[in-house]
Amino acid sequence: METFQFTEHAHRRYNPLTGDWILVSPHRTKRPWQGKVENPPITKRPSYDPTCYLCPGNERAGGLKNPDYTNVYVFTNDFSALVPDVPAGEYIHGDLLRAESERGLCKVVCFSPRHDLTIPEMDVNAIKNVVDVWTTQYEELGALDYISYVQIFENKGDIMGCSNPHPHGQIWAQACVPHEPSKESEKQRLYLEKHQATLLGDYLELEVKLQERIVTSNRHFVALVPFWAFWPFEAMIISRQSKQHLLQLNDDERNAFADIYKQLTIMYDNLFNVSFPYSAGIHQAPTDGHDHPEWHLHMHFYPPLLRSATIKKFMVGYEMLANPQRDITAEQAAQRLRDVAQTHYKSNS
Ligand code: H2U
Ligand code: ZN
Repeated sequence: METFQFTEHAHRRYNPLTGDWILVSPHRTKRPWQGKVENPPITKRPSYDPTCYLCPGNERAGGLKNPDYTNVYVFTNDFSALVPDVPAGEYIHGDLLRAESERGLCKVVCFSPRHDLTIPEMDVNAIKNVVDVWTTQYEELGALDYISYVQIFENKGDIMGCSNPHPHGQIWAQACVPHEPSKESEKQRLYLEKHQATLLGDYLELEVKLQERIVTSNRHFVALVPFWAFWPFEAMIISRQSKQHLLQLNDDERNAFADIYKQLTIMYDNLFNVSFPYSAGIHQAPTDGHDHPEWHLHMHFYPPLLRSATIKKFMVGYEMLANPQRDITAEQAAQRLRDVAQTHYKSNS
């Protein structure tokens, strides 16, 4: 029998950040690449849409009116999933039925007053303003005594359930550390204890040496397809230095964060010549009052597209019931992203 090669044979890959595994079936991609780059008509949205609830000056669904904002604009979500004034309480029946009240708050962040832009189409300076607002929101929300975690995220594209094309993201802050960052907290803590270095610092050093999964980089950040990626073109932005949270980034570093966010999303859009949908979000230290030297700031991108602007990966069948699985390897995905043009497809036309 031939010897095992992970470029050829079915295997499982370990995610050291969460402790989860994924199944990789590289032999299924032996068939030639049949991804088609469609050329969907470039749809132009107006820079202002009178019916958009996020545009400056418009009335929102909740009845409140947006100011005539000219930069980034943050407001409390009119339909917040988490609210501050929930009474403390729990519901417990033995070991089987268990519930706890949860406090928190939700915000919406309009990235730009312009209805027609997306992150890859915005100037780095304008994206830097978004990063700056994320930073102050993390500080302000994290300072509230009942907030232990601030989740900053962006849902992009209607395929991801995004309700409006106006460029925006959300922030949910809450009293407990939610599941995903909580798993990452634990794994990073154990790693730091064992190696006296951050898990992602060591991981990044390895990736920079191997040069197999790196997509793009700048002075302060690297964007790569993680070894354990599940979504076909999943990526992570990782800071070169171990930073626990946004507040530890200086002006130059926040600018570099904006730059790599733009670079990566341009590559995404150019892959299938479509405004690339994804859910993305920042993972950083909890704001639970403890120091978190184990935490290494990063941003995850989970895009669902697989082969074209319309063919997406479904998480069904075996994956729902047994284990996440992928065909195209992380290395192949990184290569495809590296191969696209660096200029946005819309500005090329
Ligand atoms: P998406 O990021 O999934 O599109 O969600 C947008 C959020 O905006 C959603 O959580 C909020 C919704 O509750 N929203 C308002 O707060 N006010 C509005 O007028 C409409 C949408
Ligand atoms: Zn709008």
